[in-house]
Amino acid sequence: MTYLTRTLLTLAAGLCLSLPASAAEHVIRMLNIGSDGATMVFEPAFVHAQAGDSVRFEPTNSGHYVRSLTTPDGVTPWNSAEDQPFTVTLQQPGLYFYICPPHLMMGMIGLIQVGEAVNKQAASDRMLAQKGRMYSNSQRIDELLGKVR
Ligand SMILES: [Cu+2]
Repeated sequence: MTYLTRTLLTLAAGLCLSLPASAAEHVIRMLNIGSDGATMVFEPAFVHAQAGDSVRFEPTNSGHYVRSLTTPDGVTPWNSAEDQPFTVTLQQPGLYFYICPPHLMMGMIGLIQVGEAVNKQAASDRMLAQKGRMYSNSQRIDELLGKVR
């Protein structure tokens, strides 16, 4: 191997190492009954993602959609169409709290943490404020907040 070849190979290896890990796609299913028997759930309800990852909401059962209620500053809120798959790419670190509007009262909610939870105070205030609109499963708010790291 010539010196030039070795140098080029070393440079190429260095470039590969400096590239960020490839972005992941997280799949969240919208279900009438979750795998643990709970009704009206996003599964998984908590996702810890990295900036650049995407999340795909799958309308596994019908009658569901997803709307963001709290996102980090600068993020455009989302609101999907009922029964349609919906993919969003998450660039900003922080907490993203979302609901299925017709089933908020039954606790159909979810939380995504991207990197560090930089907006934790604002997000938890907004989440706790939803408890009054939930007739059942409002403990899911606390369960989700308990998973934030
Ligand atoms: Cu729903």
